[in-house]
Amino acid sequence: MSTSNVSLKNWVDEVARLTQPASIYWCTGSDAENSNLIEAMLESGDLIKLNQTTHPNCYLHRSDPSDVARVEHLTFVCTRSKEDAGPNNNWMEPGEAHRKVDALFAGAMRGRTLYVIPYCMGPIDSPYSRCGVEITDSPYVVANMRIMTRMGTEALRRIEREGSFVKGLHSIGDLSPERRYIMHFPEELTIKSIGSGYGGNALLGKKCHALRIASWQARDEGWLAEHMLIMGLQNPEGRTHYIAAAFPSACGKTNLAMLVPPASMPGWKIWTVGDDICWMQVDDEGRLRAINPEAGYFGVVPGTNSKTNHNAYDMIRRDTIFTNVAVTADGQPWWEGLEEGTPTTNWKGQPYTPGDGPAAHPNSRFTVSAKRNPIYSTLADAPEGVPISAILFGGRRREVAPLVYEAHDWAHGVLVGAGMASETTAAAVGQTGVVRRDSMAMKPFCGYNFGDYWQHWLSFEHKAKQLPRIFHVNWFRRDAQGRFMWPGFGENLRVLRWITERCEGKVGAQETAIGHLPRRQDFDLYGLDVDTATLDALLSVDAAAWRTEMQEIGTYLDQFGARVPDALRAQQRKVLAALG
Ligand code: SAT
Ligand code: MN
Repeated sequence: MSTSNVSLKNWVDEVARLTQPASIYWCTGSDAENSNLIEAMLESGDLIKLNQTTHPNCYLHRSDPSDVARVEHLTFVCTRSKEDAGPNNNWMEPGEAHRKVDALFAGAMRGRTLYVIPYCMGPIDSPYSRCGVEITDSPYVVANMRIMTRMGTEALRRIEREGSFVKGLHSIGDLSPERRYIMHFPEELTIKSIGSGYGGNALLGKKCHALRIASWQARDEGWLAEHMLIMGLQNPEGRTHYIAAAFPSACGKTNLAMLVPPASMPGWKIWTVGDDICWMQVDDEGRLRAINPEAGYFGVVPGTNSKTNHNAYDMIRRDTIFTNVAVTADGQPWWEGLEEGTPTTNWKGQPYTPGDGPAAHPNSRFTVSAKRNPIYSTLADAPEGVPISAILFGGRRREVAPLVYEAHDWAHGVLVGAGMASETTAAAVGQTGVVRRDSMAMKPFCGYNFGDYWQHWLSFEHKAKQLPRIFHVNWFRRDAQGRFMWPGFGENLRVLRWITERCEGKVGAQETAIGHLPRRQDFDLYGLDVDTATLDALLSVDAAAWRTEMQEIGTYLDQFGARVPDALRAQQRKVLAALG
């Protein structure tokens, strides 16, 4: 196979000259192609067969032990002007960046197959979707991209019709962290990634394209590319509200998007549209409409069980690629938090004895088609997407942030998102549990200067007629003993219920300096096992702590200098003044 798109054909030729593969293969996305790839990977050891009786069509991939997460310190945004990348990104001059990685790509695919993966981010027939082509020498990447995107012939046909596409070049190189770079050239709609086979570094349609490059395109074209889940909440009367929610990696987006309502809230139904990325445009009626650009889930495995996320637990019992989980004696996948089975082999493939520490890597992942999700929304494939009623921002905060509050208005909501903070997790290499600012959960993913990004967010006040309401949530508050104060998981529906009822103007709140907080009587408490004192603590504002928080947000904004919109600084001053 080849293509009628000359620029694609020339690019593949040029990459082949540089990387010197043994052969070139154009992916069609067919079932037969996938079976052949899986067979080849079982033979090479890239994949290990799991117990096919308990887990039909499930496989395990063990990554290099030094290649288990995103590498933010090796991820660069290479714009002509350093200011355009902003202090939120590592920057390298584009010429230098190309020279540096091209030297590593030279001959990198010798003896390997070069796979050409045409893919479409979003429903194949949606005007909101965007296409790309990833070139890779990793069959594991091909198999994952097939699950995570609309990959193959149909995407190629769309690229040939439209002409333009994002170019992503990937090689696992020699997997050495010293020769690992994830480079983005938003002005050239180009990505070059070498030295890692891990998800966010290697599945280029995901964070590299759908967030870093797409956020840049979205700014130029007047839309939003966000690190958000999208879910539908259907109330007992049958009305459905869609909400988009931004949380940093490994803070429960997949669990929230697949929430199982508690038994004490009969009649509520949840529909998943997406669990990680959300593209939003203003529609003809002036509302924000969202699509999920992905077609599958690349979710955190540990903690998944029949109580925390019954839907995911069911979903990953077949047709799933597991990465870096442990294995039981009879070949079943195993991870911390699973209630059954005993691991005998750890994620590195070594014999495991209980007490050895985690058997599965804390950032071990499942890759599975969204179609396997029992509550997959029928509108997830709709070209027109879904209208968004509310936007949620949330972090992992043991203190300060209450369970939920609603921003005063859009501009204040933008400050709430901009000032977001969260404890770091195992999704990226580095220390975990450290509170850092993570604006809109986009710190690792925004392809341009945060100052410009906040301005872009503010501009929607004039672009849209019916903007979603903005909320902040925190499921992760702890008491003095370090215990979680809120049960989370299915019980989060109580918070989401209040949010949708705010959107319908049906429920009250108390006005505070930081926004509107529900009072106890505004909340559905029936069957909830949280005592009144804890609930009051979860729903209160500690003015002294918040003054410190707002001052820290002010200092944080200062880093972005003249690019910070005046309107955002004004919001920060206003909240600080209201705190007294
Ligand atoms: O590896 S990914 O970047 O796709 C997962 C995440 O960190 O959100
Ligand atoms: Mn993510």
